Amino acid sequence: MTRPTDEQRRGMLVDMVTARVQAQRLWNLQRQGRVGTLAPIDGHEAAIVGAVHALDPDHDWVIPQYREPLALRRYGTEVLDRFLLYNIGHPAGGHLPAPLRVLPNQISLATQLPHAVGLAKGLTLQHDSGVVLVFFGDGSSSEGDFYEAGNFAGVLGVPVIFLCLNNQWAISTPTHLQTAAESFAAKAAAFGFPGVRVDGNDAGAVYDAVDTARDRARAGSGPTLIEATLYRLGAHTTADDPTRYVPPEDLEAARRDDPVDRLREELVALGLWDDAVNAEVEAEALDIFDDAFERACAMPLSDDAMLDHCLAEDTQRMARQRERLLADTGGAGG
Ligand SMILES: Cc1ncc(C[n+]2csc(CCOP(=O)(O)OP(=O)(O)O)c2C)c(N)n1
Ligand SMILES: [Mg+2]
Repeated sequence: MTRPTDEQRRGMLVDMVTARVQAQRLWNLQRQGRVGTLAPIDGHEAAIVGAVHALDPDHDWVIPQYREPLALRRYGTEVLDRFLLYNIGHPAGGHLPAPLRVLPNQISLATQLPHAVGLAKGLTLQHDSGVVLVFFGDGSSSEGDFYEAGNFAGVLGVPVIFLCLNNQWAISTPTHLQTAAESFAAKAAAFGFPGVRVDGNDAGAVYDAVDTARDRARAGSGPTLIEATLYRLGAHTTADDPTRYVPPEDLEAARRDDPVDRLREELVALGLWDDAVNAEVEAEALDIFDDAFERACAMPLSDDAMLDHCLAEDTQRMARQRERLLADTGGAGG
Protein backbone atom coordinates (compact mmCIF):
# COMPACT_ATOMS: atom_id res chain seq x y z
CA MET A 1 0.00 0.00 0.00
CA THR A 2 1.35 3.40 -0.97
CA ARG A 3 -1.06 5.94 0.41
CA PRO A 4 -0.23 9.50 -0.63
CA THR A 5 1.22 11.85 1.97
CA ASP A 6 -0.93 14.66 3.40
CA GLU A 7 1.01 17.12 1.26
CA GLN A 8 0.24 15.08 -1.85
CA ARG A 9 -3.42 14.87 -0.87
CA ARG A 10 -3.50 18.63 -0.51
CA GLY A 11 -2.06 18.95 -4.02
CA MET A 12 -4.75 16.58 -5.26
CA LEU A 13 -7.50 18.67 -3.69
CA VAL A 14 -6.14 21.81 -5.34
CA ASP A 15 -6.43 20.04 -8.71
CA MET A 16 -9.89 18.65 -7.91
CA VAL A 17 -11.32 22.00 -6.81
CA THR A 18 -9.72 23.58 -9.89
CA ALA A 19 -11.39 21.05 -12.18
CA ARG A 20 -14.77 21.54 -10.48
CA VAL A 21 -14.88 25.33 -10.82
CA GLN A 22 -13.34 25.42 -14.28
CA ALA A 23 -15.94 22.88 -15.44
CA GLN A 24 -18.71 25.14 -14.18
CA ARG A 25 -17.18 28.08 -16.08
CA LEU A 26 -16.95 25.99 -19.24
CA TRP A 27 -20.56 24.86 -18.85
CA ASN A 28 -21.65 28.50 -18.60
CA LEU A 29 -19.68 29.36 -21.75
CA GLN A 30 -21.42 26.51 -23.57
CA ARG A 31 -24.80 27.85 -22.46
CA GLN A 32 -23.79 31.23 -23.86
CA GLY A 33 -22.99 29.57 -27.20
CA ARG A 34 -19.29 30.38 -26.94
CA VAL A 35 -18.00 26.76 -26.91
CA GLY A 36 -19.35 23.55 -28.43
CA THR A 37 -20.95 20.47 -26.89
CA LEU A 38 -19.00 19.13 -23.94
CA ALA A 39 -19.00 16.31 -21.41
CA PRO A 40 -18.93 17.48 -17.76
CA ILE A 41 -16.37 16.08 -15.34
CA ASP A 42 -18.44 16.27 -12.12
CA GLY A 43 -18.00 13.13 -10.02
CA HIS A 44 -14.88 11.96 -11.87
CA GLU A 45 -12.37 14.35 -10.24
CA ALA A 46 -10.93 12.06 -7.53
CA ALA A 47 -10.34 9.15 -9.88
CA ILE A 48 -8.59 11.27 -12.53
CA VAL A 49 -6.54 13.43 -10.19
CA GLY A 50 -5.64 10.51 -7.89
CA ALA A 51 -4.43 8.53 -10.90
CA VAL A 52 -2.26 11.20 -12.49
CA HIS A 53 -0.66 12.15 -9.19
CA ALA A 54 0.87 8.67 -9.18
CA LEU A 55 2.53 9.39 -12.54
CA ASP A 56 5.68 11.24 -13.55
CA PRO A 57 4.71 13.92 -16.14
CA ASP A 58 8.29 13.93 -17.47
CA HIS A 59 8.14 10.28 -18.45
CA ASP A 60 4.65 8.81 -18.23
CA TRP A 61 1.91 9.29 -20.81
CA VAL A 62 -1.80 9.98 -20.34
CA ILE A 63 -4.41 9.15 -22.94
CA PRO A 64 -7.81 10.66 -22.12
CA GLN A 65 -11.27 9.72 -23.34
CA TYR A 66 -13.11 13.08 -23.24
CA ARG A 67 -13.99 14.04 -19.66
CA GLU A 68 -10.50 14.20 -18.19
CA PRO A 69 -8.59 17.30 -19.42
CA LEU A 70 -9.64 19.79 -16.72
CA ALA A 71 -8.28 17.42 -14.06
CA LEU A 72 -4.85 17.07 -15.70
CA ARG A 73 -3.36 20.26 -14.28
CA ARG A 74 -0.42 18.18 -13.04
CA TYR A 75 0.66 17.84 -16.67
CA GLY A 76 0.90 21.61 -17.16
CA THR A 77 -1.17 24.48 -18.52
CA GLU A 78 -0.74 23.27 -22.12
CA VAL A 79 -3.47 20.71 -21.42
CA LEU A 80 -5.99 23.43 -20.56
CA ASP A 81 -4.84 25.61 -23.47
CA ARG A 82 -5.34 22.80 -25.95
CA PHE A 83 -8.63 21.70 -24.41
CA LEU A 84 -10.09 25.20 -24.78
CA LEU A 85 -8.94 25.37 -28.40
CA TYR A 86 -10.69 22.05 -28.90
CA ASN A 87 -13.86 23.40 -27.28
CA ILE A 88 -14.00 26.44 -29.55
CA GLY A 89 -13.43 24.18 -32.56
CA HIS A 90 -9.89 25.33 -33.39
CA PRO A 91 -7.92 22.60 -35.20
CA ALA A 92 -4.94 23.11 -32.85
CA GLY A 93 -7.16 21.49 -30.19
CA GLY A 94 -6.16 18.16 -31.72
CA HIS A 95 -2.46 18.94 -31.79
CA LEU A 96 0.20 17.28 -29.61
CA PRO A 97 2.69 20.01 -28.69
CA ALA A 98 6.03 18.45 -27.71
CA PRO A 99 7.02 17.60 -25.01
CA LEU A 100 3.46 17.25 -23.65
CA ARG A 101 2.72 13.62 -22.82
CA VAL A 102 -1.07 13.91 -22.93
CA LEU A 103 -2.82 12.87 -26.12
CA PRO A 104 -5.77 14.92 -27.44
CA ASN A 105 -9.39 14.01 -26.61
CA GLN A 106 -10.92 10.93 -28.16
CA ILE A 107 -14.63 10.90 -28.98
CA SER A 108 -14.74 7.71 -31.03
CA LEU A 109 -15.21 5.27 -28.15
CA ALA A 110 -12.34 2.95 -27.18
CA THR A 111 -10.13 3.83 -30.14
CA GLN A 112 -7.67 5.31 -27.65
CA LEU A 113 -7.06 1.84 -26.17
CA PRO A 114 -5.15 0.27 -29.08
CA HIS A 115 -3.29 3.59 -29.38
CA ALA A 116 -2.19 3.19 -25.76
CA VAL A 117 -0.88 -0.31 -26.39
CA GLY A 118 1.01 0.83 -29.47
CA LEU A 119 2.48 3.78 -27.59
CA ALA A 120 3.55 1.53 -24.71
CA LYS A 121 5.17 -0.90 -27.13
CA GLY A 122 6.96 2.02 -28.78
CA LEU A 123 8.34 3.16 -25.43
CA THR A 124 9.81 -0.28 -24.73
CA LEU A 125 11.40 -0.37 -28.19
CA GLN A 126 13.02 2.98 -27.40
CA HIS A 127 14.20 1.71 -23.97
CA ASP A 128 12.12 4.51 -22.45
CA SER A 129 11.06 3.81 -18.85
CA GLY A 130 7.72 5.66 -19.17
CA VAL A 131 4.34 4.00 -18.71
CA VAL A 132 1.04 4.77 -20.44
CA LEU A 133 -2.18 5.40 -18.51
CA VAL A 134 -5.30 5.26 -20.64
CA PHE A 135 -8.77 6.32 -19.50
CA PHE A 136 -12.00 4.78 -20.80
CA GLY A 137 -15.59 4.42 -19.67
CA ASP A 138 -17.79 1.49 -18.72
CA GLY A 139 -19.60 1.95 -22.04
CA SER A 140 -16.37 1.90 -24.04
CA SER A 141 -15.59 -1.53 -22.62
CA SER A 142 -18.23 -3.00 -24.94
CA GLU A 143 -16.30 -1.94 -28.04
CA GLY A 144 -14.18 -4.44 -29.96
CA ASP A 145 -11.19 -2.13 -29.55
CA PHE A 146 -11.23 -2.78 -25.79
CA TYR A 147 -10.88 -6.54 -26.26
CA GLU A 148 -8.26 -6.19 -29.00
CA ALA A 149 -6.21 -3.75 -26.95
CA GLY A 150 -6.45 -5.87 -23.79
CA ASN A 151 -5.48 -9.02 -25.61
CA PHE A 152 -2.57 -7.42 -27.41
CA ALA A 153 -1.35 -5.73 -24.21
CA GLY A 154 -1.37 -9.03 -22.34
CA VAL A 155 0.46 -10.90 -25.08
CA LEU A 156 3.06 -8.16 -25.54
CA GLY A 157 3.39 -7.49 -21.79
CA VAL A 158 3.63 -3.74 -22.40
CA PRO A 159 3.75 -1.00 -19.68
CA VAL A 160 0.15 0.17 -19.92
CA ILE A 161 -2.47 0.87 -17.25
CA PHE A 162 -6.10 0.64 -18.39
CA LEU A 163 -8.21 2.85 -16.11
CA CYS A 164 -11.95 2.31 -16.47
CA LEU A 165 -13.99 5.17 -15.01
CA ASN A 166 -17.16 3.27 -14.20
CA ASN A 167 -19.59 6.16 -13.71
CA GLN A 168 -22.59 3.78 -13.91
CA TRP A 169 -23.84 5.19 -17.21
CA ALA A 170 -23.08 5.23 -20.93
CA ILE A 171 -25.37 8.10 -21.88
CA SER A 172 -28.68 6.53 -20.70
CA THR A 173 -27.49 2.89 -20.60
CA PRO A 174 -26.92 1.68 -17.01
CA THR A 175 -24.10 -0.75 -16.23
CA HIS A 176 -26.42 -3.75 -15.74
CA LEU A 177 -27.35 -3.45 -19.41
CA GLN A 178 -23.72 -2.88 -20.39
CA THR A 179 -22.29 -6.15 -19.09
CA ALA A 180 -23.32 -9.39 -17.37
CA ALA A 181 -19.80 -9.72 -15.95
CA GLU A 182 -19.40 -9.44 -12.20
CA SER A 183 -17.34 -6.25 -12.70
CA PHE A 184 -15.38 -4.42 -15.39
CA ALA A 185 -12.17 -5.32 -13.55
CA ALA A 186 -13.05 -9.02 -13.96
CA LYS A 187 -12.50 -8.71 -17.70
CA ALA A 188 -8.74 -8.60 -17.13
CA ALA A 189 -8.77 -12.35 -16.39
CA ALA A 190 -9.33 -13.05 -20.09
CA PHE A 191 -6.27 -10.94 -20.97
CA GLY A 192 -3.96 -12.62 -18.46
CA PHE A 193 -3.15 -9.64 -16.24
CA PRO A 194 -4.49 -8.30 -12.93
CA GLY A 195 -7.81 -6.48 -12.69
CA VAL A 196 -8.56 -4.45 -9.57
CA ARG A 197 -11.58 -2.48 -8.44
CA VAL A 198 -11.19 0.67 -6.35
CA ASP A 199 -13.44 3.32 -4.87
CA GLY A 200 -13.18 6.07 -7.49
CA ASN A 201 -14.44 8.68 -5.02
CA ASP A 202 -11.31 8.11 -2.94
CA ALA A 203 -8.39 9.91 -4.60
CA GLY A 204 -5.91 8.17 -2.29
CA ALA A 205 -7.20 4.69 -3.16
CA VAL A 206 -6.92 5.40 -6.89
CA TYR A 207 -3.43 6.83 -6.37
CA ASP A 208 -2.44 3.64 -4.57
CA ALA A 209 -3.84 1.36 -7.30
CA VAL A 210 -2.12 3.31 -10.08
CA ASP A 211 1.14 3.48 -8.14
CA THR A 212 1.11 -0.32 -7.77
CA ALA A 213 0.25 -0.81 -11.45
CA ARG A 214 3.01 1.62 -12.45
CA ASP A 215 5.61 -0.25 -10.39
CA ARG A 216 4.49 -3.48 -12.04
CA ALA A 217 4.69 -1.94 -15.53
CA ARG A 218 8.14 -0.46 -14.89
CA ALA A 219 9.41 -3.79 -13.59
CA GLY A 220 8.52 -5.30 -16.98
CA SER A 221 5.63 -7.34 -15.54
CA GLY A 222 3.05 -5.88 -17.92
CA PRO A 223 -0.39 -4.24 -17.82
CA THR A 224 -3.06 -3.77 -15.16
CA LEU A 225 -6.75 -3.02 -15.53
CA ILE A 226 -8.17 -0.76 -12.83
CA GLU A 227 -11.89 -0.12 -12.46
CA ALA A 228 -12.66 3.03 -10.47
CA THR A 229 -16.29 3.03 -9.36
CA LEU A 230 -17.93 6.43 -9.12
CA TYR A 231 -21.11 8.21 -10.21
CA ARG A 232 -21.69 10.66 -13.03
CA LEU A 233 -23.08 13.63 -11.11
CA GLY A 234 -23.90 15.74 -14.14
CA ALA A 235 -25.44 15.26 -17.56
CA HIS A 236 -23.79 12.97 -20.12
CA THR A 237 -23.11 16.07 -22.20
CA THR A 238 -24.56 19.54 -22.64
CA ALA A 239 -26.92 17.91 -25.19
CA ASP A 240 -28.41 15.50 -22.64
CA ASP A 241 -31.29 15.66 -20.14
CA PRO A 242 -30.43 13.11 -17.43
CA THR A 243 -33.64 13.83 -15.49
CA ARG A 244 -35.38 11.63 -18.07
CA TYR A 245 -33.55 8.49 -16.95
CA VAL A 246 -31.34 8.91 -13.82
CA PRO A 247 -33.29 7.82 -10.70
CA PRO A 248 -33.32 10.94 -8.45
CA GLU A 249 -32.69 8.89 -5.30
CA ASP A 250 -29.52 7.37 -6.85
CA LEU A 251 -28.24 10.79 -7.80
CA GLU A 252 -28.99 12.14 -4.35
CA ALA A 253 -27.09 9.26 -2.71
CA ALA A 254 -24.15 9.86 -5.06
CA ARG A 255 -24.14 13.57 -4.23
CA ARG A 256 -23.81 12.73 -0.55
CA ASP A 257 -20.53 10.98 -1.48
CA ASP A 258 -19.21 13.80 -3.68
CA PRO A 259 -15.48 13.08 -4.17
CA VAL A 260 -14.42 16.74 -3.89
CA ASP A 261 -16.37 17.23 -0.66
CA ARG A 262 -14.98 14.00 0.75
CA LEU A 263 -11.32 14.94 0.41
CA ARG A 264 -12.04 18.51 1.45
CA GLU A 265 -13.69 17.34 4.68
CA GLU A 266 -10.75 15.03 5.41
CA LEU A 267 -8.22 17.83 4.94
CA VAL A 268 -10.28 20.34 6.92
CA ALA A 269 -10.30 17.86 9.82
CA LEU A 270 -6.50 17.67 9.57
CA GLY A 271 -6.22 21.47 9.61
CA LEU A 272 -4.82 21.45 6.06
CA TRP A 273 -7.70 23.26 4.36
CA ASP A 274 -10.23 25.96 5.21
CA ASP A 275 -12.68 28.34 3.54
CA ALA A 276 -10.01 30.95 2.86
CA VAL A 277 -7.74 28.44 1.12
CA ASN A 278 -10.70 27.13 -0.83
CA ALA A 279 -11.66 30.62 -2.01
CA GLU A 280 -8.06 31.32 -3.03
CA VAL A 281 -7.76 28.09 -5.03
CA GLU A 282 -11.08 28.73 -6.79
CA ALA A 283 -10.13 32.30 -7.67
CA GLU A 284 -6.76 31.21 -9.05
CA ALA A 285 -8.38 28.43 -11.08
CA LEU A 286 -10.81 30.89 -12.66
CA ASP A 287 -8.03 33.39 -13.43
CA ILE A 288 -6.00 30.67 -15.14
CA PHE A 289 -9.08 29.55 -17.06
CA ASP A 290 -10.12 33.02 -18.18
CA ASP A 291 -6.59 33.83 -19.39
CA ALA A 292 -6.42 30.58 -21.31
CA PHE A 293 -9.86 31.15 -22.85
CA GLU A 294 -8.91 34.63 -23.97
CA ARG A 295 -5.73 33.26 -25.56
CA ALA A 296 -7.67 30.49 -27.29
CA CYS A 297 -10.20 32.93 -28.77
CA ALA A 298 -7.37 35.17 -30.01
CA MET A 299 -5.56 32.29 -31.70
CA PRO A 300 -5.30 32.99 -35.44
CA LEU A 301 -7.32 30.70 -37.68
CA SER A 302 -6.39 30.53 -41.34
CA ASP A 303 -8.82 29.34 -44.00
CA ASP A 304 -6.79 26.18 -44.52
CA ALA A 305 -6.45 25.49 -40.79
CA MET A 306 -8.56 22.35 -41.07
CA LEU A 307 -5.61 20.73 -42.87
CA ASP A 308 -3.13 21.57 -40.14
CA HIS A 309 -2.25 19.03 -37.46
CA CYS A 310 -3.49 16.08 -39.55
CA LEU A 311 -0.12 14.78 -40.72
CA ALA A 312 3.41 16.06 -40.11
CA GLU A 313 3.63 16.98 -43.81
CA ASP A 314 0.86 17.44 -46.36
CA THR A 315 0.32 14.63 -48.82
CA GLN A 316 0.17 15.68 -52.50
CA ARG A 317 -3.62 15.61 -52.36
CA MET A 318 -3.71 17.72 -49.20
CA ALA A 319 -1.33 20.23 -50.77
CA ARG A 320 -3.70 20.55 -53.76
CA GLN A 321 -6.70 20.95 -51.44
CA ARG A 322 -4.88 23.59 -49.42
CA GLU A 323 -4.04 25.53 -52.57
CA ARG A 324 -7.66 25.38 -53.82
CA LEU A 325 -9.05 26.38 -50.45
CA LEU A 326 -6.80 29.43 -50.21
CA ALA A 327 -7.56 30.41 -53.81
CA ASP A 328 -11.33 30.14 -53.19
CA THR A 329 -11.32 32.13 -49.98
CA GLY A 330 -8.62 34.59 -50.87
CA GLY A 331 -6.68 33.28 -47.87
CA ALA A 332 -8.03 36.04 -45.69
CA GLY A 333 -8.55 33.93 -42.59
CA GLY A 334 -10.73 34.99 -39.71
C1 LIG B 1 -17.68 4.24 -31.56
C2 LIG B 1 -18.69 5.11 -30.89
N1 LIG B 1 -19.95 4.65 -30.71
C3 LIG B 1 -20.89 5.43 -30.11
C4 LIG B 1 -20.57 6.70 -29.70
C5 LIG B 1 -21.65 7.59 -29.06
N2 LIG B 1 -21.34 7.77 -27.64
C6 LIG B 1 -20.69 8.88 -27.21
S1 LIG B 1 -20.40 8.84 -25.58
C7 LIG B 1 -21.16 7.36 -25.40
C8 LIG B 1 -21.24 6.70 -24.04
C9 LIG B 1 -19.90 6.33 -23.52
O1 LIG B 1 -20.00 5.81 -22.23
P1 LIG B 1 -18.73 5.57 -21.33
O2 LIG B 1 -17.64 4.92 -22.13
O3 LIG B 1 -19.19 4.85 -20.12
O4 LIG B 1 -18.19 7.02 -20.98
P2 LIG B 1 -18.93 8.17 -20.16
O5 LIG B 1 -19.61 9.06 -21.15
O6 LIG B 1 -19.88 7.54 -19.22
O7 LIG B 1 -17.84 8.90 -19.46
C10 LIG B 1 -21.64 6.90 -26.63
C11 LIG B 1 -22.37 5.64 -26.82
C12 LIG B 1 -19.24 7.17 -29.92
N3 LIG B 1 -18.83 8.36 -29.54
N4 LIG B 1 -18.32 6.34 -30.50
MG1 LIG C 1 -19.80 5.66 -18.32
